[in-house]
Amino acid sequence: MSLIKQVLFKNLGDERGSLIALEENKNIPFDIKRIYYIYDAEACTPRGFHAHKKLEQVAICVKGSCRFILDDAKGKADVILDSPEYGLYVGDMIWHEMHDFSSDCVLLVLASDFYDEADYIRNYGEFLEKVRHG
Ligand code: T46
Repeated sequence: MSLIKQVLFKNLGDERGSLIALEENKNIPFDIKRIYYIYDAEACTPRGFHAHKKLEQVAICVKGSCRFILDDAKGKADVILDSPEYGLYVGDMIWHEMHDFSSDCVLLVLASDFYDEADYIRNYGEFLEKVRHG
């Protein structure tokens, strides 16, 4: 199965402009407990470099662009987010990195749970170990 799971959102816009609605358990495949956004990110300073033990997320580049690297310990995938009409699903136990932020990038993230540092695996070796041996 592909590592890249992108959701195409329906644009409800009209001649006045575009409008996209995000609804939990409809076009977002989980209960939405938290929303955060990243902006003014440095193009040459990548972020992420972790996996989540349980958290599910959908990332949407509502403005500008950035690049995600996804890694499930069996393979890696590279995906450019450059449209507010697509969400990238990042499930649990997916190592992810964000690179190449455009200067106008606004990355919106919907998350299935509240912030919990204990849910992060920030060490790649630990991530591989957990995927391979539980
Ligand atoms: C993820 C990627 C896509 C909080 O206190 N609450 C929050 O909800 C978040 C998201 C972060 N923080 C704190 C934790 C750190 O002290 O904000 C600081 C920066 O977080 P972090 O270094 O984890 O940021 P990124 O951009 O590397 O990762 C973020 C999310 O943390 C992460 O869950 O999947 O975006």
